[in-house]
Amino acid sequence: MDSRFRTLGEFIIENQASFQYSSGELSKLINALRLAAKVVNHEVNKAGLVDIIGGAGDTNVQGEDQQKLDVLANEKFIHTLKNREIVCGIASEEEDDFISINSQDKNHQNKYVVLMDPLDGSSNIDVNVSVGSIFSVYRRVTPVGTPVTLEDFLQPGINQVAAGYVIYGTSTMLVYTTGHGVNGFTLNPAMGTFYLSHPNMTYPETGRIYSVNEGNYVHFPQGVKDYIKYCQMEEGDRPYTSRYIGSLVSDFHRNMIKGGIYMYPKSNLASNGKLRLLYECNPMAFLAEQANGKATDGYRRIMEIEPTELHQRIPFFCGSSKMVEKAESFMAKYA
Ligand code: P6P
Repeated sequence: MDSRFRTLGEFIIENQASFQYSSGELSKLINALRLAAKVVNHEVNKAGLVDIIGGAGDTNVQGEDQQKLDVLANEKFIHTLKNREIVCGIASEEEDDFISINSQDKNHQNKYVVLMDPLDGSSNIDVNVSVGSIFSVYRRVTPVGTPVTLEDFLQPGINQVAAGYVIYGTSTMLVYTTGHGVNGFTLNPAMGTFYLSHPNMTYPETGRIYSVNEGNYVHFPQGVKDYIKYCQMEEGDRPYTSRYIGSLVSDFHRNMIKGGIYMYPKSNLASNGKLRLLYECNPMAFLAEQANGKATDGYRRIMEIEPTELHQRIPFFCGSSKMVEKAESFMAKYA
């Protein structure tokens, strides 16, 4: 790889001073996520060999129990974060309750909590469609030196200090923000090194792609139905193109590069939609806003919503700001 391309490690060190809290801690945290991303990437890429090496519930050639990849990804992220000794708590889509971490009896001196969806869209793995890991980082709000409480996790998205995702696609990328824009790093698997391939990623103000599961159309609120029909109308720059991968990270990533809107509205089948506020919508909303995009529940800014439960769901409209605003204008007619 051409030495002109900065590595993730170099980028973190160069930008450490911009991280408002202090030296070293962000580096350790992002480095932990970087390592976990590489380990999970290795396992995800092996998934295609399930028929040979065995799937979940089977035992592999070493006689080890094969685990479901989302369970394995969850364990890899938790193990890696624990070892870095800066995280005092973890919440995961795979864990009913949050995990309090007091590494080596450090008397709960660690300052950060991480919330994550370790492998979002994992049902796509069996059909070789790209999936992702999503993470969200906060500083704890309860006193250092005490065990973390649920209060440390139920923070509004505006309190995030970092957020990002790993996309395991045609190439593996780590895309993250610490509040100073969004940068994308592509893994060179031959060297196990992430390189800055997409500096300062920005959502186009508008676009021609709408992403929603139209199989649920009849169950959507009327405002969403009206917006979808607007997208399909022959007028101006429309009809738009419908692109829906069924993998939030993949749809988000494509829309951030090309312009577009992703929607997972509430419906008669899901009164609060499907996506989780804390470890799917808030981190993606932080990234979207840092990339000049927008993220709402159809009415309210996602990052200002006060969480009430660890796994609460929320309707989600995210992407190019003009497209989100257009969708909101249809929703407003029926508020
Ligand atoms: P549906 C994956 O399960 C996920 O959480 C997102 O990654 C994805 O966008 C959505 O659900 C797909 O849900 O109901 O359209 O299959």
